[in-house]
Parts: sequence; structure tokens; C-alpha cells
Amino acid sequence: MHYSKPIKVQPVKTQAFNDQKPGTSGLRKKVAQFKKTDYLQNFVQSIFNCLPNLPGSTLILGGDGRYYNRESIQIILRMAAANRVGKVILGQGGILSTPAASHLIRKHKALGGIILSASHNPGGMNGDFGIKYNVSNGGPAPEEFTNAVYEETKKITEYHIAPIKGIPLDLLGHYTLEKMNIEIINPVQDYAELMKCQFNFDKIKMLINQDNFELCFDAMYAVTGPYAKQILEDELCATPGSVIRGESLPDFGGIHPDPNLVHARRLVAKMFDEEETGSAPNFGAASDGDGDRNMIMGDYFFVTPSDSLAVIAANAHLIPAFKNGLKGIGRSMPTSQAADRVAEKLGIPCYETPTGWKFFGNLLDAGRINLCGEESFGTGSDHVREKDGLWAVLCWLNILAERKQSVEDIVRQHWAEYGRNYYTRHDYENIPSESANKLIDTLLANLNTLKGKSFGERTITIADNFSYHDPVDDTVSKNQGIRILFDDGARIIFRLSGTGTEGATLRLYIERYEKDIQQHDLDTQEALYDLIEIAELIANIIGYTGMHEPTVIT
Ligand code: VG1
Ligand code: CO
Repeated sequence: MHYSKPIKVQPVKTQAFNDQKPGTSGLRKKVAQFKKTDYLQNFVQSIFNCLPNLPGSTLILGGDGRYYNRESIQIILRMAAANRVGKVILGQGGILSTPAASHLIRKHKALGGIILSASHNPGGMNGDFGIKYNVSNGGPAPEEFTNAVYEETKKITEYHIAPIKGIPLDLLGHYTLEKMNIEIINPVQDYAELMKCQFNFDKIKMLINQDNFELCFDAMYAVTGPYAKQILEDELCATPGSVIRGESLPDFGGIHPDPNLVHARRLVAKMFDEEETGSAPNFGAASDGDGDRNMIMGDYFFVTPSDSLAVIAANAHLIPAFKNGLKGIGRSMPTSQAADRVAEKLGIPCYETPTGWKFFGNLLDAGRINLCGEESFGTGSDHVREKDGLWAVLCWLNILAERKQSVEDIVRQHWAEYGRNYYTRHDYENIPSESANKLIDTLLANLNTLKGKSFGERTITIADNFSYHDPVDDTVSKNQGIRILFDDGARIIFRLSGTGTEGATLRLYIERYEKDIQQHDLDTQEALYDLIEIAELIANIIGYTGMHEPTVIT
């Protein structure tokens, strides 16, 4: 491992922590943990120790603005200076959405970037904080790198930090810290420019400005507020106030900045006209803490993220971003197979990767895919190497502008053509880790006995622990979730979350395909009821968790 020579500063002695293993998307812990003496410093130095080309390099730095963002930025700047980084490009106020940071890394051909975020996890003094490193393609560091960082955190004995005062984070311009240059930039500008090249802004503007078109974007008091206001309200001329909860607050106003039907309550109430005003907006969307997730809604209608991916794929020819056609689609393993059907019809490949955006990076870089998504409200393309909330919203607006139909009509026609993949995810949050591990271990031990078992008219054809072989670099990632596949295409998947900070979260993903158009109007939970029961029979969730209901259903 390479250690960059510090500038004339005495290194600070430190004790290693044993809990700095990055999860699905970087290191996430309670704020209190991150505030422990040297906790952040150890992790940052461990990243730096794994970067042989650090001296003289350019790094991008910013976060979602949550509590502890500003303090962390000052610490990281001083450490970067002491580790002889050449230049840091920083979002004003320490702000950068995750997709904006990804874009800046690519635009400036930076060595990489440090993003401070715990994404959809709650913020504030008692909430969560997080940090992750993105590599030079703009994407999350691959497992090989995060594993190396983890190894480093376990043996670190010292770190380097320049003994200098903080710099003003709110003033645009150029600064110097020791010999390191710092450029503070407008966090929205470059991203907004990128969006203009991806979509037909003129057509979207015409749509948005029709008298009978109303739009509502819920920024959930998180990072996308300023991005959405500039792009949707200032540039696309949506009525001021179309962006709700648009101020970025360090505690996200006390809410859980997770764009789903449970947490984006304000948007859901509007879209289902719960106040009985007589009409709901025609298009609704929400994003998460760091701006990489999206939820899409029509009036009185919710689009599942898996369907959203499939609809975008089927309509890609209408979107300038895909003017050269779709090369291939990527979806995470638990994401529904709706996109596979579109890929099949288009005659392009569909890749199934483990959960987490880092697994799409190689496929995007190699030009094998240019559209990808996850069931967890994540959609993106090769314009950056992260999922991108506002980008997905603009995809939908572009499709609506071209097709001149409602969101619901577009989705229903999609089902009519391709069939409907009924899909749900049940989360059991905050289970004692021991119980969650027992549940998974027992399931794993019983996998061999499941193949061939029949439940009603269905028979299990495959029961395994998903392992991914990356076709680009041949790396193998094991233990990526338990799959129970049935002969009719239905699936039950179990995995433990890798982003939580308290206890364990069990995710149960359930899907079945319905070709018959007469059966496309069922309630999702009812449509999947028998599979939900089979999942309980197979895994004894109630027995292990003591929970009779999931905490969140999406
Ligand atoms: C969750 C989602 C996963 C997503 C990850 C990061 O991970 O399920 O699809 O990539 O969050 O998204 P897990 O391990 O908790 O299931 V974000 O917006 O939190 O960066
Ligand atoms: Co996120």
C-alpha cells in the first residue's frame, strides 16, 4: 500500500476502529459514532492510503448538507492538504448531490471524489452520517477498493492533518491551503448544463406550461431542493412552488428523506388528492437525501421503480439522451424482471447485478449498458456513474411531452403490451442482528431441500445464494441475496440491508408475472398474497423477528 509523504506536519497517532467496513454504499454510522475522536480521520486516511496517485491529484468534495457535513468538509480539506492533494473542487456550502459529484469527477478528470451522505437515512444530531469514495469514472469504488480501505482501517496507526483554520465554505472562488488549491463552485450549474444536453427542454417546457398540467416535486428538505428549483422552476418555468419542501435542512426537517409511499407523505397526499380539492397534479416526483433516488407518480397513481425502468427503456427512442439507441439494460437482482421483457423485445442484453450502484460501473464503462436501475427507487444511465433522481424525473417529463398521455395511461399500455410484473418489497427494520443472521443462516442451510418443492401450482426451480460474475473484469461477488425462483417466473428474494446503522433490516422482495390484461387491476399485496405466505413458510419471519407486519411496504 502506498503512503503519500505528508507536508512538514507531524502525523497524529491514532487507534484503529474495528467497525469501519463500508456497506452497500460507503460507511454509514450514527452521527455520534462519526464524532468520536479520530473516527472520520481514520477512515479518510485509510482511503488516502489506498490511493497511490494521490499527491498532486484533483479530488471532488461535497455532501448532502446533513448535520456534520460542514465540520467533516473542513477536516477532510485539512487532511487532503497534509496528504499533498493538488486540488479540491468543492460545492458551495459543502453541498453536492451524489449525481452532481459523479458528473464533476468525470468532467474534471479527477482522481476521484469524497461524498458525504447517508442518503435516505434520517439526518440531524441523532441521525446518520456517511462517507463514500468514488473513483475516476465517477462511480462508487468497487468492492476490491472498499475491502482494501476496510483492511487499512483495521491497522491504521496515524493520520496526517494540516494545522490550519477552516476556509469559508460559502464564498465562490479560489483558495489555497498549504500548497493545495481549493475551488469553490456553484453545486448546481454543471449538473444543470448536463441535463440540458440529455433532454428536450423546449418540449418539456411546453408540456409544463400547459394550463391543464400541474407538477409537484417533493425535495424532502434534502439536497435536491436547489437543483429542482433551478431546473424545474427557473429553466423549465414550472409554477413557483411546484417544488415542495425545497429548502435543504441539516436534519431534513426531521423526516426520513426516503422517496417512497410511506415517507414522501406530503407528495402522496397531493397525488391522491387527500385534501379533496377536486384534482391532483398530473405528475409527481420525489428524491432522497443525496438526490440519487426518484419516485414517480401520476394523478392517483404510483409507478413502481421497476416498472419505471421498464417504461423508460421502452420509450428510450423518445429521449435525446438515448439518441444512439439502447445498448443494454442493467438491473439489480431484486429488481423486477419487467425491464428484461423490454430488453428481449429490443434484442439487447439485460444484465442482473447485485444490489448497489457500484456493480453497474464496469458495464457502463464497457458500453454494454446505457440504462440501469434498482427497485429501491434508483434509475440512471451512462451520463454519470451514479443513479440520478432528477435525471429520471426529466426522462419521464420528456416521455410525457412526446406521448401526450397521462402517467397512468402510459404504464397501463406498457402492461398491456408486455404483461405486468406485480412487485413488492417488505422491510423488517431494526431487528436484533443475531435474529436476522439466524434467519438467513437457517434459510441457507435449508436451500438444498427447497429445489423441486411445490406450493400450490408453483414449483421451486432454483434456490440459491446469488453470486455475481462481472463479465468485464471477471471479479466474483458472493452472498448477494437468497433467491427462490419458481417455474412460472415468480420470485421470492431475501437479503439483509447494507445501509442501516441500527440492528439489521431484512428485505423481502416478491414478484410475479401476469400476462392477462383482465388481471392487471389487482391490489399489489393481494396479487402477491400467496407468495407472501410462501415466504413466511420458508423463512419463519414471524418466528425469528417477532414481527407480524413489515415496517415498510413499497
Ligand atoms: C439500499 C438499496 C440499494 C441501494 C442502496 C444505496 O441498500 O436497497 O438498492 O443501492 O440502498 O442507495 P441496502 O443494502 O440497504 O438494501 V442510497 O440512495 O442509500 O445511496
Ligand atoms: Co441516495
